[in-house]
Amino acid sequence: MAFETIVVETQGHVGLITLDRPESLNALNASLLGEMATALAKFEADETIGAIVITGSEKAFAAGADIKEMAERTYPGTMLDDFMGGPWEAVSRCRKPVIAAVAGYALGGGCEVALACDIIIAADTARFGLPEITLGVIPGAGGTQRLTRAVGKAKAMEMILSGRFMTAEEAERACLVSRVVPEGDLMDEVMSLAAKIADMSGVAVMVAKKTVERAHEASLSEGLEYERTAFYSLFSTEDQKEGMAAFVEKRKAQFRNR
Ligand code: DAK
Repeated sequence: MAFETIVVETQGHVGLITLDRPESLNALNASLLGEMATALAKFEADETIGAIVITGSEKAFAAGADIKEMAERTYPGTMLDDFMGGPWEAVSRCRKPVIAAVAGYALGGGCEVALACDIIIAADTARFGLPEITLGVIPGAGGTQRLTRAVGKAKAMEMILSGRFMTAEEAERACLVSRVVPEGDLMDEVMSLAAKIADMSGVAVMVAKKTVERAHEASLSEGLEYERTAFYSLFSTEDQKEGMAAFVEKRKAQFRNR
């Protein structure tokens, strides 16, 4: 399938989506969001894909929703056509792991796309921010909730109320990103992490992802109960037998997602 605003590739068992609207710093317009949702759905359905990476350019992961496209919108129109509602949720709907490889600006909706990913790896050039307040609005794709859960109330309030950007170093200290790497190493590091994850049992990875997500939604006792049930369930898989046999036999496991 031909895309106009993203580049879609497969490297081994990893699906790679590169946002590609350089003239507007990868601003997320309706076409790009629609294409990204289509590509994610395609990778979700592809049995050979075990992990997905979303990235942008050296200058910008994405500088937010497309302000030029959004500027003339009205409240009734926004309500009536569910203003791009579905595609904004495409990342968080993904059951396979999604990694954001962020260099340059990740602002507004761009930051929210990264926040919806399971892991963010940042280049040392990355800048994160939710500057919607400077436009007279607020984050609308999960930013007020996910940033607050990631970095805590004080820092989230400061960023959301003032529009201040965070450096990569600050984002790592605040636990917004899992790792910061030199810009030149970003894609090698991310693709090698994604390949490693894609090499695991796809069933165990999916269950692990769902179980970690539970930590945000449930009380500790409910989360622990969910984890225990999920853990037991994995003893019904061939991959559990293979993984443990491979350890005992001192060889690399060959998972078949069964
Ligand atoms: N939209 C449209 N065009 C953008 C853009 C954006 N978000 N960001 C940059 N551009 C364009 C610029 O207009 C410029 O285009 P030309 O003027 O050359 O035609 C080109 O990209 C290069 O940008 P600059 O010349 O400004 O580059 P600088 O290096 O000087 O500055 C910057 C880079 C990233 C600091 C600056 O461009 C900037 O402040 N950009 C806007 C950042 C921003 O405010 N982002 C938040 C947007 S609001 C929703 C959910 C979520 C949202 C919406 C709906 N629903 C669920 C419905 C999200 C809203 C947002 O993200």
